[in-house]
Amino acid sequence: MAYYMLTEDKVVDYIKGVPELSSVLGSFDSLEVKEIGDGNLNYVYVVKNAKDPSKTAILKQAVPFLRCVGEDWPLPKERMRFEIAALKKERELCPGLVPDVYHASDEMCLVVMQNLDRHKVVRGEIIAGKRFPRLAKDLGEFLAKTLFFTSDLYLDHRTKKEEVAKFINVDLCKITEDFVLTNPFEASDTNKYNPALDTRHIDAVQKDPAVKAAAAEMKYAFMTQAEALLHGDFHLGSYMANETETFVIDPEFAFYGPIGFDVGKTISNLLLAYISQDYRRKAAGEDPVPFRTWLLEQTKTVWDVFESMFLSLWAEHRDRNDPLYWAYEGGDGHAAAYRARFMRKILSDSLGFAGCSMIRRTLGLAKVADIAGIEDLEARAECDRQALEIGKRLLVGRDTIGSIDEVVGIARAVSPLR
Ligand code: SR1
Ligand code: MG
Repeated sequence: MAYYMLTEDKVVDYIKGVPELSSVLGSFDSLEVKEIGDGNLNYVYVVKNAKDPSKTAILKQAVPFLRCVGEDWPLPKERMRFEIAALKKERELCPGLVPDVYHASDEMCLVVMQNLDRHKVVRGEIIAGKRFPRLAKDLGEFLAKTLFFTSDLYLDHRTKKEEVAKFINVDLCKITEDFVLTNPFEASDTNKYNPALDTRHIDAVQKDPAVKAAAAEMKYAFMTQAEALLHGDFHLGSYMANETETFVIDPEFAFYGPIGFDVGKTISNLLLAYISQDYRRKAAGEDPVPFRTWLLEQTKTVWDVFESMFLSLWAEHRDRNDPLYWAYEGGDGHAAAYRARFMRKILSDSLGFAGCSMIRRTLGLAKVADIAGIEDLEARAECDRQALEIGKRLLVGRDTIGSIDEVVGIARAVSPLR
């Protein structure tokens, strides 16, 4: 089928051409469709059977431009192929944490999947002060499993390279290379600054040689370190959750890149939420300390769960590729020391990418609503300054910060709990 762009009134006709969807949606005669996409790239439709609303699905279609900018910014719609392949791989590795795919079409650049209508997008809920009991543990598990089982620590030499080739996601990687790892660090026209943020704070990023070199190093790592299949856009808007479940959605940026990229995105987004909640809880008439403390605990838990699960998976599978390598007296200790160095490098990369992410969400085009949604521009500028300062410290100090506790310490020093 040749590609055409769907609209609310065309979705039902498309679905009628896919008979197997009746097992999910029931009769096609009473379907209702609403466009609900609020992301930067795609169109998202919720489809419901009006006679039985439990029969429902989400249809997501990529369009040949960047939605948040408009048709003037072309972007290959074929990016959907990566999202479909990544959703399937992630669901295979983490069945309880990824929505079910009911139907996918490479030609129409769309996917029809489970409607998570008992779950909410985490960012909006965290902005409102809601806690999710399982979130950090589930994210740590998702990171450990997806990143370990797609790495050379698990896959054989041929499969790994074939998988890397399958996920050469040139155009979406270019968005990250530009909008996360370059433009926020220079006087780019694409940047957007809070007018209440003094220029000297922007210069203190864009003209600081240590920051510049560190950001350039992280960009080079992003472009060259094909370690594992990344989600690629692992922020609070890519999680849907409730009290008992967490789902990870939207992996259209998936590609083989540095493990620390996904881990760092989670850390940075939780820290941006932490910064914003001093103002937000107070504005809601609440003491901000308990919720902000919870956000710091989640930051630590994500890393701790990721690290311990990744190491357990590695221990379980470590004889898979090199059964002889550490097989000598004392070899177990040497192997443990190597694994500790390996995890130290992942922490360093994670902090470098977390720093870039905090800076890009402050100076770059795409913001986080946690901070950018604060209407009082002076209050927002205080959050911006803290985000830049924590971001710079993580980015420049990534090789000397030795633990996630130190990261939490930096966050508390720059943005005190009060
Ligand atoms: C133009 S920047 C668009 C951003 O939206 C996505 O969610 C990614 O974070 C990307 O960088
Ligand atoms: Mg997205």
